[in-house]
Amino acid sequence: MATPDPASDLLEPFRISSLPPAFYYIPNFITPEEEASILQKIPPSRWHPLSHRRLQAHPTTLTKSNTLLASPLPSYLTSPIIPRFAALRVFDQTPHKAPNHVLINEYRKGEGIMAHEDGGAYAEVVATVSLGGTVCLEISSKPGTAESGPDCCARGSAAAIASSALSALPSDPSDPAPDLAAKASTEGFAEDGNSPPENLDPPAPLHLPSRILQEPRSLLLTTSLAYSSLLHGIPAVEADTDLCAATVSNWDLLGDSGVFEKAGGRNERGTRVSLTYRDVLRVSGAAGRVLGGLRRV
Ligand SMILES: O=C(O)CCC(=O)C(=O)O
Repeated sequence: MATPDPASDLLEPFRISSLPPAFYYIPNFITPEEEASILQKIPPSRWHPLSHRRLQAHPTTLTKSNTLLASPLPSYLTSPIIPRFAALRVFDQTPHKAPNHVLINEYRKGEGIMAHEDGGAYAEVVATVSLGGTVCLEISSKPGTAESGPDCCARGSAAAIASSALSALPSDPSDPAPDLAAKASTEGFAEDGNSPPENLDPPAPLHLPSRILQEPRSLLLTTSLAYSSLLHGIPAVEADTDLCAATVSNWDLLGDSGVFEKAGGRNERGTRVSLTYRDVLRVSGAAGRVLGGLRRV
């Protein structure tokens, strides 16, 4: 079942309004000192090399049945970040009311991650803190969910979007979660089909695929239908180009869009580390404490 959009009044100013619900972007979520401290504490021995990035899972990887063998997150991943999530009520609607799992991804220049969905192992809230470098996250619809034309689509009602999302949801709740690569679609989001009420302006169009620019120290929240009905990926390029208000969906929320304007709409990639906080639905208590240490990557 879909987790409701957290949409506390506190988050509303950070909503990315040109995208389907609900993404939120908060620049400068942590300070440069906090960023440096976290980067310095990431354990070098825990990296698991992948073809286009490296990864570590905390407290452990999930079991084959997508169960978390519960143990505490390391303190550098909890403080100061998790109390800030609580203040914004980010995980208030998820089963454990707090994240219990963090993936740390490191991308060097030219690296990325294929378009994918995060799947049914987690509650539908992902909180991503970016460290070090800037990247564009590409957002696209799932293949087969589009009914309108390519590139652009009308903003559907929540019900229409929900029905589009439901038809695309995996029937097996234990679907493998991260890294399940799915081919990105260039088609638009499903259209409602209903006319808008007469005395209201027609809703602004939503454009997919689209890009979310993630600055260092920012927080990106992907929730509800944005989690369940869309794909996300990071193109493996050395620079993000053509960055401007028309091509970046969170341009007006950026901490410093002037940096990209001055650079001619270009972001030269460096090394970026992301922390993705999630609430794993299935948690095993006692067994987790015994076996957790054996499953570390
Ligand atoms: O590094 C990121 O921002 C994205 C990571 C991601 O897509 C994932 O962990 O599923």
